[in-house]
Amino acid sequence: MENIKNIVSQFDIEGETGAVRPLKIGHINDSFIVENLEKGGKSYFLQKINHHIFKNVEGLQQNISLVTDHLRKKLSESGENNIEKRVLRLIPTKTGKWFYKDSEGSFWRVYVNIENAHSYDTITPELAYKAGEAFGDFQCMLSDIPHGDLIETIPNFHNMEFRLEEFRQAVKANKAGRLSEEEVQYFIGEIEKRADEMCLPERLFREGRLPKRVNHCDTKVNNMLFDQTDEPICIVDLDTVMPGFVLSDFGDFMRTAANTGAEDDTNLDNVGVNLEIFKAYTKGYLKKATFLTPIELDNLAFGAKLLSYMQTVRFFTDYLNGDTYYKVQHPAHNLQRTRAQFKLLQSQEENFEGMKAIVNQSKNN
Ligand code: GN1
Ligand code: MG
Repeated sequence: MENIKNIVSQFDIEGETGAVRPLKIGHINDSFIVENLEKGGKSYFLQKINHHIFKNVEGLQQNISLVTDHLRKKLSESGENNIEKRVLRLIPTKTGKWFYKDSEGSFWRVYVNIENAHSYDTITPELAYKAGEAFGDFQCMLSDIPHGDLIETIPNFHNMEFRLEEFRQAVKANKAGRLSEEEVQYFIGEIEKRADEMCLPERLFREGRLPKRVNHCDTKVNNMLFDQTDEPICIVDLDTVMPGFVLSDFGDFMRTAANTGAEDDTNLDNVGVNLEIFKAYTKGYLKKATFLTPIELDNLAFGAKLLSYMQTVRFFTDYLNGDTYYKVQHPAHNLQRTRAQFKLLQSQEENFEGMKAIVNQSKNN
């Protein structure tokens, strides 16, 4: 890797660069905190963008610049006075670009680091309610970005038909030679059993009944920053902000927050839907997301199942392909993630009527 301080020095940052500390977050990009030796000076958030996954880095960075400018404008119009904490700020390179390509062909970007903020992997119902409001607001603020201004940073990202196609190709190719495992055969069967049901959004879209809106597309619970008083301040990880179904954003939050276990829990007894969190988030979200159509509302609970299913399929596909997409800590990590996501899906299936009832009650409140 090119010298990291040299990489940092390409950007138009203030002060004197101190330590550059790697962070253990995310499954795709590599992240670092860049300290500032100047007293009271800003620290920065440096990322190496995974360009094997985000193939159009220029388009990706253009999206983020557009989205953050749009959010800043909306926040300022609404009288917000602490905008630098409420929305990410990209730092250009000294030559005025939103990324730097190093001598080895790696791509880098820098944001101002939002200090005195924290995120959670598990949250309380009280915080889930606030997070619901914050994601509802986020979608509202982005709703009027002109259609066509944002690219799909990963084409077909949350398209279930496409994800199933990738999965079937992975089965056919058997690149990692894992097809003979009994458990692998079990998951292939379970995925296929539900395939038709899970492609409902694409069918509704083709029939003109389900709209696409600007979504975050990675509403993991830990992508929301809270301040010292535990108020949500900023939504981060804007790589995948693009048009999609709102079911995705609702569902991905539930997949990560309304789960009594971890995404890759080794003890499946820990894993299951947490209805208290489900209820609190739904209430907060529906209070703000007043733009939802009846068909979107009717399918929100389904969205939670869909995202657990989609993540089961995506982790499992990567396992079949030999772990080329997600970072893994050990060779069976993607299989372990598959098991835990599938267990969550089963629990959501068992609780589906209850989840639908919660959405119905909350929309009438
Ligand atoms: C990836 O890197 P991270 O953790 O923010 C993935 C998401 C998955 C998630 C599963 C670009 O997000 O789609 O839901 O892992 N991001 C991409 O934890 O594929
Ligand atoms: Mg992400």
